[in-house]
Amino acid sequence: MPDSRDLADHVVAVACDDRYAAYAATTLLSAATTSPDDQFSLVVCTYGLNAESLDYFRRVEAITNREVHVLVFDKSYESFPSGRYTSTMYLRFEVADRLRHSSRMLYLDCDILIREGVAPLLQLDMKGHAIAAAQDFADLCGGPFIEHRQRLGLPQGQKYFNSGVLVADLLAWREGGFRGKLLQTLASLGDRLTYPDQDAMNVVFQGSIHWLDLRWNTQLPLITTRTHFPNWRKDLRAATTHPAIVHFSAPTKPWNADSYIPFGEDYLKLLRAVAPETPIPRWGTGLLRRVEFVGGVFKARLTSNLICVRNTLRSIVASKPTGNA
Ligand SMILES: [Mn+2]
Repeated sequence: MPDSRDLADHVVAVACDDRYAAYAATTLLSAATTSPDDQFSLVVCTYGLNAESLDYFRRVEAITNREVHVLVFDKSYESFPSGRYTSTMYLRFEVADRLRHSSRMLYLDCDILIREGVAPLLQLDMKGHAIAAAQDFADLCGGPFIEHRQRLGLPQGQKYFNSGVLVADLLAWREGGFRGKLLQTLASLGDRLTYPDQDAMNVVFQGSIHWLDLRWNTQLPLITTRTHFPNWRKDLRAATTHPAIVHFSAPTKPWNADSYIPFGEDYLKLLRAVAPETPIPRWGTGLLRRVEFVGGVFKARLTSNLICVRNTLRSIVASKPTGNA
C-alpha cells in the first residue's frame, strides 16, 4: 500500500469497486492523456480490487507512463445508504485526511471523460474556499429541485453543486474538519437524502464553494436538453458545444447505451484501451445513427421544454409572498 508521501502535491482521484473499475480507469486515462506535461499523481480509492480490475489500471500506467496509486480503505461505509450508487462514493469524505502530503485534489466520478488539460483546476485560485464545483443540471432546471433544496434546509438562492467533478483544497478540508461534519450531516439528514453524499456535501460546504464554469462539468442532459432553462446562464452555450469535461450523469452510460451518445465514441475508444474484453455497445452506423440521434434530441428537448414551462410556473407560484410575517 503506498504511503501518501509517495504522492505528488496535486492528485487526480477516482473511487470504485470491481464493477466500476474499467470505467474509473477510463476516466483516469482521459485525465492523464489530456495533461501529458502536468505534475500530478493518479489515485484510485477502493475497498480492494480483484486482479482483473487492477489490470485496467496497469494498462493506464503502460499507456501514460504514470503510476496509478491504489489507496485501500476499510469498509466502514459499506452499510451507509447508497441507493442506485455504490458506497465507494463516500470515500471522498475520507480521502483528504489520507492524502496528508498533498494540497490539491481533483476528484472525479467514474462516468467522466476529460477532454482538456486539467491544470486550470489544479492551479485554480479558490479564494480560500475548501472546494470548487459546478452547478448541478437538476438545479439549473429549477422546479421539483426547489423542494429538494428546501428538504435539505438550503437557503433560497443558494446553488446546488454536482459532486462528480470536485476540486478540493486539501489543507482547507483538513483544517475545517470537514470529514467529521460530513458524517454528522449524513446521519442527521437521514431519509431526507436523495443523492446521499452529494446532498451532505451541499449542506456542509455552503459558503465554502468556489463555483466552476459549467464546461468543467458538462452533464450529459445539459447537451441533450439545453434549451429554455429558467435559470439561463451565459456559460451554458460553451459548456454544451465545447465541454472541457463531459459527465455522463444520465442513467444511460456510453457503455450501456443502445443509441448514439454525444462524446460517447471518444469515451469508448479509451474504454477499449484499458478494458479490451469489455463488451462495447454497437450503435449502428451512418445515416441510421444520425436519424436516431436527432430524433432522440428532439424528443428530449420537447420534453424538457414542457417540464421547464411547468417549472417556471411553479417557481412563480412558490415565490409569491404567503402573508406570514
Ligand atoms: Mn456521475
